[in-house]
Amino acid sequence: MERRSVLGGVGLGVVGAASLLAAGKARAAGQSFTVALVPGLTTDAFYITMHRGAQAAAKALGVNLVFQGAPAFNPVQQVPVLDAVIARKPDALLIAPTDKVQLIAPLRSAFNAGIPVITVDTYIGNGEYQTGSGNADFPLSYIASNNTLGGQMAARALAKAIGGKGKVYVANVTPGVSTTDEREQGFIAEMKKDYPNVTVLNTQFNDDDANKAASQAQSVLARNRDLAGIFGANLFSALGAANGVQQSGDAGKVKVVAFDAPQSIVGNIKSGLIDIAIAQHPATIGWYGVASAYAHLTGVAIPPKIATGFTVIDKANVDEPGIQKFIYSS
Ligand code: T6T
Repeated sequence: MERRSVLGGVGLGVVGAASLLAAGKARAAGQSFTVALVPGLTTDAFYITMHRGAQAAAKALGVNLVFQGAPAFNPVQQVPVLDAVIARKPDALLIAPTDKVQLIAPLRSAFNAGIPVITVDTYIGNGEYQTGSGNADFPLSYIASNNTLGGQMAARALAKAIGGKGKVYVANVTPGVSTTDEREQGFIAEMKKDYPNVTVLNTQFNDDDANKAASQAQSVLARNRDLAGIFGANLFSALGAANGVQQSGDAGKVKVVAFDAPQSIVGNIKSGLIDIAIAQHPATIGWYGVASAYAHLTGVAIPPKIATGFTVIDKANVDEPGIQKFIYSS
């Protein structure tokens, strides 16, 4: 029964069907696959939601899913967790690497130990995998939002909110994180291309700390009383920036565009503190992560890149029933 519904649902061709039949036999012999998911950090609503999507796929496919991560987003804390996960020899590893260079060597150890690696959300190297070039092309697939596009979307939204002119800046995590680097680059490039009357001030890096992002917003505002807007390039950057704007008494006057959509940001949209949130689809990323690992483990080739989508949330649609599934779990 289970096998029939998998084949029907996914609609695989002859090769996929044969592989799944083989996998069915393996399960009948008592073997099931263990897939480990190592998030950027465990307490972020983005990764909690990714875990939920991964759990749904694991349940559907009979996969044993292990979720193990660090309490903060940085390589110093992520690498020991990764090493512990590798020591448990999962059948496949899904990971959101917290630095595109510093995670190459630790992930190569997984690869050398025969563990297939798929990166979710963030990438290592330049994110071009399975090309036969460079030292970081060994992961099988990169499953994520198109973050450059997301940055461009944020620029258009912020430019519109500020009437096409004025000073803005990007509140960001730290250089070296593939996702947030690309969002910032996409944002700046789009402003340069289409909005000559917008001035982008220096990026403020907060190390994924919302309190730091809030004090930075207050300092930038103290130096630039004519600041028109801020792009918060991830959940903590956006939340912190919005709090800083509020604490400076500039709510509504300084426009904030947020990446990510936890309940707190949705609340800020309703109150008018944040204009727009660009919601990623983390549950979809988690779902495809587990499904791709399963496909690979059962002999089905997987694409080296899978791009998931966005949903733009603002005051006009925030209460619509169709939007609720895109608000992150916590
Ligand atoms: O924006 C997400 C994720 O895409 C990024 O790589 C790190 O920050 C978040 O987890 C949100 O906090």
